[in-house]
Amino acid sequence: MFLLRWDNKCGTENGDRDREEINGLIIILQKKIHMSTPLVGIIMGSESDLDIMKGAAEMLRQFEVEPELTIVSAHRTPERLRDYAHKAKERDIKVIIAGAGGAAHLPGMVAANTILPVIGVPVKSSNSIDGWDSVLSILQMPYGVPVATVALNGAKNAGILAAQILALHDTSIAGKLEAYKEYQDDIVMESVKNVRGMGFRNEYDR
Ligand code: AIR
Repeated sequence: MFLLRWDNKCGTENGDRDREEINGLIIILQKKIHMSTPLVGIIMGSESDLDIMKGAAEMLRQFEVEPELTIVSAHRTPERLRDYAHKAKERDIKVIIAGAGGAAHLPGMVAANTILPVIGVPVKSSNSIDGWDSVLSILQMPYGVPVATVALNGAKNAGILAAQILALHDTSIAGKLEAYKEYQDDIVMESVKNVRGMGFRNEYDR
């Protein structure tokens, strides 16, 4: 439709105005396309991590952030890891969430290959002794290469933390995070009422 108008009015005064209008629309469209590229990259060492790691995606969706999600293994696909980490910034990813279990080198190695913030999720996987191997592999990074480590299987918190990072430059996400805080408060106050209703003494909330 825009092109038809363009053809019909080219060369006229109206045509010049329309051309400006169309150029404006093209810029808006380009911005929208840019905005729809994923801002958060969620990666995990294996499909077997998905049950836990999808929690990060679900959380981000609550703040209307649609992340990308794929498998990258530090040990099985080392070249893919380097490539993903190197290209993430130019692909306009702002935060990487990386989860793995056992000898969980994925978050640390990604952090070694990018300046983007990396949030690490230790996963208690089938090959993990008791979860401590995953936790310590991700938490105990050497000086100079930080990974923001969440709790064992804490993918949901990783999603919230990623949203909080994005919210530094996005008032819409910030507003949704504020609403989420209020929602949590409401849930707890509902429990306070329930527990009181069971006959327990509570002088504090009188
Ligand atoms: N893993 C995969 N490549 C490197 C590592 N550390 C991890 C996965 C998963 C665990 O090994 O992140 O938690 C077991 O993977 P799988 O594929 O054997 O189920």
